[in-house]
Amino acid sequence: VGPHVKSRCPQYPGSNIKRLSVPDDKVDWTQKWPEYNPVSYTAPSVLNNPAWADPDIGSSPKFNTVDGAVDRTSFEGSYKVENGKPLNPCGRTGLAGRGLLGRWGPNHAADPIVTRWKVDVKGAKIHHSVSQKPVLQFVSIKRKDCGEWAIPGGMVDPGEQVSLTLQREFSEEALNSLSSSPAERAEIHQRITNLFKSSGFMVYKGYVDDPRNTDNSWMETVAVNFHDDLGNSVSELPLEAGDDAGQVQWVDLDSSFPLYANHSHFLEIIAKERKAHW
Ligand code: RP5
Ligand code: MG
Ligand code: MG
Repeated sequence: VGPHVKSRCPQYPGSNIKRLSVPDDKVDWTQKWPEYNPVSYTAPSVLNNPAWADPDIGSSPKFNTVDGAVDRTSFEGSYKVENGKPLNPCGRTGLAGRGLLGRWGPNHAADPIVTRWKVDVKGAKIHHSVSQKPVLQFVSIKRKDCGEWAIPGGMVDPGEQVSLTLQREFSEEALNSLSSSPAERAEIHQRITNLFKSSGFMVYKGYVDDPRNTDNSWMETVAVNFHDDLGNSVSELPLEAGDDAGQVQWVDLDSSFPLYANHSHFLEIIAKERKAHW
């Protein structure tokens, strides 16, 4: 993988803030750039002191460690802290501050990738006309914030087990569990627990090239694949978009389909692993 790209998007999401343009060869912090002085931006939603965000100043967070219930360790190894602020392990982004992210340093998410084989009316696997390989499909949501298709992932709550985040976020965004009655929610919980209780295939752990990243705050994720090989477990669940998802549908795994952040990279790993079309 080359230098981060979405983390350098010219227009910072949800704002009129423009990033300083960082050329590829100046992304790495070790490349000297004495006049580098990006604008600092932290969104009003973050400065409002919501429970999911760090305080702006004061009580300096304990970086590179589990700080109370907040995991401030990085999958990318120990990150540098300069003048009290953590430095993005993947380099410059052209923007300082926290932007839309609540935590200084790593912001931990989890991405559940639920897959099935694409089949015809008789239930036979459909092979791609060019690659001749069977086609996988995954449950994709259309993000409300940017309109891009993505994996239905979300933030790991302080102290929450990642396995729970995976199941909870899938239920909220792809099955709309937040708006269902207690009875419906129990039903969703039961059906989904069967699929998610398997450990799944660990696809990726690390930095996410997310457009919200800054020099001092960035997304990291644990992406896990739960595969419904026979098409009779998740595949039978009625999909309904909820929470920060505007739409939800099964989408074919294909390298040409544009996805949010570096989610395409996660799907590529799954396609290779399952010998599917990509
Ligand atoms: C991405 O943002 C992660 O890969 C995950 O899909 C998502 C989590 O953020 P929210 O969906 O909660 O905004 O970086
Ligand atoms: Mg969510
Ligand atoms: Mg989400």
